[in-house]
Amino acid sequence: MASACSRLSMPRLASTVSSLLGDSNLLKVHPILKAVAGRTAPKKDVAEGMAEAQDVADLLGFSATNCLESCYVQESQALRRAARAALEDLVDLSLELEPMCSPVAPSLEATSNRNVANAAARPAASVATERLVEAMDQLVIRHLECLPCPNPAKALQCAQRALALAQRSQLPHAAGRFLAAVKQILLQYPDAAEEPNMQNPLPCKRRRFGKESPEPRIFEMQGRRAEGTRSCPPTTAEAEASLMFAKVDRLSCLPDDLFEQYSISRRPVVAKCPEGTLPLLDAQQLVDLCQGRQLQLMEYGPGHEVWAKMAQVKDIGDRSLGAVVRGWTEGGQQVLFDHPLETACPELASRIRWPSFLESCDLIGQSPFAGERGQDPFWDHPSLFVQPRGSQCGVHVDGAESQFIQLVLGGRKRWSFWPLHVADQFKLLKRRDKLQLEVRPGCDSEHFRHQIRHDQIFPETLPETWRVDVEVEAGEMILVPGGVPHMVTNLQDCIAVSRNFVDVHHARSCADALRWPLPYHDLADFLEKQSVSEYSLQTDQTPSFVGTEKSPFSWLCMLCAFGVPFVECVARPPSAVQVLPRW
Ligand SMILES: O=C(O)CCC(=O)C(=O)O
Repeated sequence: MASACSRLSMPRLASTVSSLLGDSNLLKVHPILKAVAGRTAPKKDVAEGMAEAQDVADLLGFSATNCLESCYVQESQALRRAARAALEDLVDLSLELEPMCSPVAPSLEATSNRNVANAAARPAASVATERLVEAMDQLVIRHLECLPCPNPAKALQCAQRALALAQRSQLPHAAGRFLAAVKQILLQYPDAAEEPNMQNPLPCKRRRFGKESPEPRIFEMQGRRAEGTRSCPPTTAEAEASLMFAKVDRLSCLPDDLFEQYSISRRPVVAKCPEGTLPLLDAQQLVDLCQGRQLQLMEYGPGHEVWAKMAQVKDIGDRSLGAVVRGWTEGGQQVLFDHPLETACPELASRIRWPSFLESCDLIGQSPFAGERGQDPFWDHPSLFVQPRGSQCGVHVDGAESQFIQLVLGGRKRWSFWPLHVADQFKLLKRRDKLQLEVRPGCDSEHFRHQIRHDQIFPETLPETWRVDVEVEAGEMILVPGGVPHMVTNLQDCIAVSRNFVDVHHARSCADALRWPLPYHDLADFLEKQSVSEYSLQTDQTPSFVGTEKSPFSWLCMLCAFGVPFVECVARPPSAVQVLPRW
């Protein structure tokens, strides 16, 4: 058995660094690797070992982030692998040698998100435990990064151990976060709990970082289908998938109570905007309104491995809307996509009247965190979209299971939906959630800031079988429920404004999504409370969960089935879960 002293070294880091130093393709980062090789020797005690391992993981992570930004992809992956090894050493060291930190099975009562949120008054965990939990948080992401392949089995194991530790140490936000991570990993990688050999990561496609080939413009009639319908009936294999909806309604107006019904049943709807609520504009009129402001321009690329396949355009001179629109006449495809309206054109922002139901239902807007950067994921909304005829975005799902409203001020758009539930999005649509841990300097020179990047990626083309199309034109709005994959094609030059929002019927699923991978715990707590009070008012019972989303109870049962030691899971009666009617 290894002595305590030898276990105070960093064996995984030492072996990873020595193998990377043997790789002549990585000469550029050999100096960094040599510098950390000297830091793997045994430490005085656990506290010193943990601090050293975190420090090394940060230095490696920081260099990896820089390498990636300079397009040294292979080097970045190598450094992230080494950073992961340092974090694994940190976790092993503290869990093996620090009895206080050893995980125990969490109780269901304290594990459900609701109770996690109520646990704030408990005594604080030790600093060492908090550091360990933070390192495990980073390690879960490192296991899910493509290095070049994710290792979901290890990520799951780490998240489960961290969940138990956070639970035992009374760190409610961390426990909520790891529970959400476990759920997401199992959704995305249902086999993760059964991986026979956790040393072997899943095979994955090579990531594409090169410049993508130019995408031909997509024209109006190409691939067009009947308004508001889906195509031919599904084959037997495809029939397994249940659709959230098969058609999109068009209405001449959308009163508040009707909107609520669409929200409850999670169906999109197109409706006319009431007269006088928005100006109808063409691109030139908007250029005049925008007054030459310099903007963040975006461009679609079929190979872009980012959200909606829309990447920011860098290194160009004139970034005004006038220059963009002039560029369209020469085939340019630069667009404003989800650009903060207030910074692009405050004159336009003040002329838009949003539907009254939006103001009354938007829980994020009513929360104490509304408009706070870092607390509200939609702090810079409303957004502006200005796109030429024939342009498009890639298939995507809006962040945090939020709902979406878009008012079209000019032109005509085709919205295409793939209304599959989230598990089927991974299984049938081959959705992949790409995670990356970026390490950047903090406010003072000694500390680093950890930033998680989350991009859900769908293939360039998706099966037609489940596609449901609808067109939206100037003077109309579209409302989209949370969690539905969609893409938009601009059939004419288009101007539109939008907002993401969350009403009480989406609050529960949004709260979960706000806990992981990005941490918006205060807002998640707020939304959970709103959903609990709304449903207890309505039913005088335990809150229910809309649609086919799994309840905490069914999740915990599923986790039990995967061997996660939730000791009290079976003791909870299923009658606590009530399913709302859908219409
Ligand atoms: O209007 C567009 O081009 C895309 C809007 C959209 O899908 C979104 O922002 O989620």
